[in-house]
Amino acid sequence: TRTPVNVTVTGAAGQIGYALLFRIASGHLLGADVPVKLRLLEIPQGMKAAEGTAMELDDCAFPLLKGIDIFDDPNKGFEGANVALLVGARPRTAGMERGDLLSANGGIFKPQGAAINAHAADDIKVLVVGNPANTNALIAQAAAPDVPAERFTAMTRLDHNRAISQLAKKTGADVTDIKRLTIWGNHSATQYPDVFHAEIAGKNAAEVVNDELWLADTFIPTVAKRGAAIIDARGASSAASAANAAIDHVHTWVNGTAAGDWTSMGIPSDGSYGVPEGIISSFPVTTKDGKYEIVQGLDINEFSRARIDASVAELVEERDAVRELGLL
Ligand code: NAX
Repeated sequence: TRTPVNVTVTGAAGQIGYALLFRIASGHLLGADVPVKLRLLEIPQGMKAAEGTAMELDDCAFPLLKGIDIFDDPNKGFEGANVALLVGARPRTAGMERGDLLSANGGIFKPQGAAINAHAADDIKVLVVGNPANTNALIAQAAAPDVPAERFTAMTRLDHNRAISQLAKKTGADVTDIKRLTIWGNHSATQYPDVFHAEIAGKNAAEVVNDELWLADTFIPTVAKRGAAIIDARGASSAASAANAAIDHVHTWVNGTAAGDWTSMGIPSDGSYGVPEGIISSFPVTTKDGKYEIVQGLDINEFSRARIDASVAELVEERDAVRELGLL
């Protein structure tokens, strides 16, 4: 029998945590034949609620779930972790400046990165969901110098999935007909969902849409502001869809992209496409055998270039701000 994979989830008592844990335990994160052990990391105020969630996980009698432990100490929470989902973060509250937000999150992601460095398994893979996700991933990575930098990733898969869904609606295609869509840049309102290389049932998506105004004025803002639209409608931020995207991100990273397709992941830049080396930016990637590679050689038109550059400029500003705060 297979050794269980240790999966650490931070923010386990939060709303994404609640939507995420049951799917991990039922085999959707890694595969229907992969047993898992869950390590839930919370802050002291979240421990009791996390225990309640653990009781419900017990009550599911999931065949693949081989254990649940709950911690409020990151050094214990990341012990032996093979996969870490960093969901818990400090949200922006009214009156908070960007610097305050970045330093509050530095106080979370720096110690968590250090704990991963000291205690996680050698094959650790990290996905940061908690916002500002790209820069939080950078902070954690900088605090983990012994872990290969490429193991720290940030989630733009929700944006990717949102873009596929919007494009399918517009063109009447089925979501499964849409391939090679790309989210570039930051998981923020500046992100750029790129359809110029995407295909709809084998045809170029931009040609099928044939409406640059719709792309600029409807599609891009709808995808980029979808999080705010969900809050407005639901009275709470995206939770089940965010959890689903986290599942997709890790599942694709571990199990590979389909032939002829790619996905979007926030990853440390190697300088491809003019994105400054080191910042954690979203790229088109293929995955195989637990590793990802940036799709190379795509022709970037003017429309795309301006938008990629704007989002990357925001990431550079965030990097400079956390560097200024001594977090890198
Ligand atoms: P909740 O506020 O429901 O839950 C957050 C949980 O994290 C709480 O239980 C809290 O006690 C815990 N927590 C706080 N600090 C912690 C620490 N240092 N260690 C461990 N746990 C800690 O938020 P939720 O709706 O679950 O969202 C979580 C994060 O995901 C937020 O930062 C949110 O902005 C971000 N999102 C990111 C998305 C993405 O696409 N990258 C989309 C969805 C979501 O908005």
